[in-house]
Amino acid sequence: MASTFNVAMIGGGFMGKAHALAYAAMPMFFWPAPAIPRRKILVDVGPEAAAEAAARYGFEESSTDWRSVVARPDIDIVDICTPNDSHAPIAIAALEAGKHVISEKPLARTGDEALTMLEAARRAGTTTMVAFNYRRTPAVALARKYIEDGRIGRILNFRGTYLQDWSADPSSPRSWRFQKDIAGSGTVGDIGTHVIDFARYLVGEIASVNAMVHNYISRRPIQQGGLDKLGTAARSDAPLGDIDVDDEMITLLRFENGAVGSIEATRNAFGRSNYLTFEIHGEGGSIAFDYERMGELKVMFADDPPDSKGFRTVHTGPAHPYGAGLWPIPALGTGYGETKIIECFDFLSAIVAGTQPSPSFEDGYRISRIADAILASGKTGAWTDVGR
Ligand code: SOE
Repeated sequence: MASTFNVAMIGGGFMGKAHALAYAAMPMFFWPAPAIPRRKILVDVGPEAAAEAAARYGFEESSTDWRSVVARPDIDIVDICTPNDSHAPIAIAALEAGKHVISEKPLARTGDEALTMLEAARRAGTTTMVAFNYRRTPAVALARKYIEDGRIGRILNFRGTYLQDWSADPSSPRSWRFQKDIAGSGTVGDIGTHVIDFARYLVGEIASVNAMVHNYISRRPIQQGGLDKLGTAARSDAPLGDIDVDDEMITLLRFENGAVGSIEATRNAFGRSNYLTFEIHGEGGSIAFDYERMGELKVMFADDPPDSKGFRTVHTGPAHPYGAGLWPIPALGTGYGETKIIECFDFLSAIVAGTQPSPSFEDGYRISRIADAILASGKTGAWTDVGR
């Protein structure tokens, strides 16, 4: 029988829900499970919020004191689902207590802050992961498999976008996501980093960037109450507060392997809800993905016969990555929840194997350095090396 790992989850909001679902469901999908996650204790800011989230998400206990919780000898895994400014202190304390740690993305507010977490992870030698879950979409993992198998040859170009519209309305509240001291940056860190993760996962390391970074809405109504409502209109009498983060970024990319590319990310694109896409062109074909149709991968192989050349649509299913654990025939549908269930499976598998999954804190650190380079290039307009 697989061993049981006790999980302490810090933060019971949107991400807490997604991770709790994964802990509950992972063994139902992936059996035999690498280990059984036990939802032991949930930490949130107030006793009532913590108790309510623990009851809702199936945790045995609740607490408001993450410091004492991460040091508890009966805790194996610390799962960080809090805003960005608390990732580093929680992770470092948990690593110093010898725990395995999974943190929501981005790993930290800056590359320097991420480095302190990476160094703590190296000292601890435990397993770490950053929750860039979209690469766990089976169609995205299939794209990587095609690339690794040489099906589209040497990669020439990567085009990635992440367009959302939940913050396009100026009356949507100034939550923590619009405050640099808490979030680190705006669109760049929040959603641009997901595309950076795709770019590194599918093409390789990014060497330099040349970016434009813009803010469109400079003041928003200050959020009333603690919950991050992601765009829900604020109270009309709420006072306005200044915004000091970016709304949009567009960057060119140079990869270390010679490929080139671009990323566009904005949360102000009316009509685009979660439009996370990439298109990759290689010397032997092309691959295109759109998260709003996440069960599909479009592929074109240049050596197809002339009368059938063109993009075909592959519906992911049992023959594809993670397919054995998911649903028994293609096109039954996978969703956001499945990406988190797969992420949980990969994290627990790595803990049991004593290895580092990808994206680990090392990857999270690299992504934070690339985000820093994009923000710096956005100020100077110059090509900016990412550096190691
Ligand atoms: C808001 O832009 C957000 O919740 C991001 O923070 C998540 O990473 C993304 O998956 C969904 O949108």
